[in-house]
Amino acid sequence: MSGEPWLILPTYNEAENIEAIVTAASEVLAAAAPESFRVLVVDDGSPDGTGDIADRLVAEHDWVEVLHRTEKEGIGPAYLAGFRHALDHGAGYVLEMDSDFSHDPADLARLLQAVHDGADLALGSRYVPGGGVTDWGLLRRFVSEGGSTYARWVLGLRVRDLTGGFKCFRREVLEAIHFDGVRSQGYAFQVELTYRAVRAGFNVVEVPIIFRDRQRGQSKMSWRIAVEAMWLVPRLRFGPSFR
Ligand SMILES: Nc1nc2c(ncn2[C@@H]2O[C@H](COP(=O)(O)OP(=O)(O)OP(=O)(O)O)[C@@H](O)[C@H]2O)c(=O)[nH]1
Ligand SMILES: [Mg+2]
Repeated sequence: MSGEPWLILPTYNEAENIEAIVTAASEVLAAAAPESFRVLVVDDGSPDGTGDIADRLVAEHDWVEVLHRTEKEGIGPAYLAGFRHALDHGAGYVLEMDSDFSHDPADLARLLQAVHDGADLALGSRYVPGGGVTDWGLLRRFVSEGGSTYARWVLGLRVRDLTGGFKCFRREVLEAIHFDGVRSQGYAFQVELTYRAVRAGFNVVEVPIIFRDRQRGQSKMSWRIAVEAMWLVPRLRFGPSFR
């Protein structure tokens, strides 16, 4: 194993969460990777001042960095910028996590462990035994699990949770899947990255996680993002543009 783990945290209006999530994540990473780790906040000019808090954290801790982007372009482009930066700076492992505590920072250690145990890409999964969702009503459960089932079926994959955004990539995976060419944004972005990794022959392993709703701050989930995911899936499978 070589190269340090980088955690990418995309933020848009996460002023109430950013400091707590960076602190909690760093404690887990420091235990899992005592030699060194990095946390990269990718903020899209949040009007609530998230970027200023991130700047203060950068001044306080030598393991934090922030990318300030001027435009809110969605989670996909934010992650691409973060991946590019992490790879350019020698990352051995790249982790994705929401910045709203829907993902439990403690699970970062389990994702890293799965990769150390041989996975090329470890996915935090709600839909394998031991995984799940708290706080969700029947409709949202149905839409989310149905979305994953639909994508799994159209794409011919065995992965149970395709839309989740809690992941750990070995560097080689990101290098191989030409992520610069990924144009999708919300859930579709997560589906496309995993699809590309499976297609490239990498070992993708699901790690059970419990997902909970954000406790603070505003949701950015929209129907547009869900619809984008629905029509991307057949295009990924049958479209000519896939490399
Ligand atoms: N940089 C950046 N981050 C974003 C953008 N949209 C969402 N995020 C972040 O991506 C993560 C996931 O987004 P959420 O708003 O939690 O979306 P969600 O999980 O689908 O919806 P809720 O949890 O219900 O609010 C959070 O850390 C957001 O702050 C964006 O356009 N740019
Ligand atoms: Mg969320």
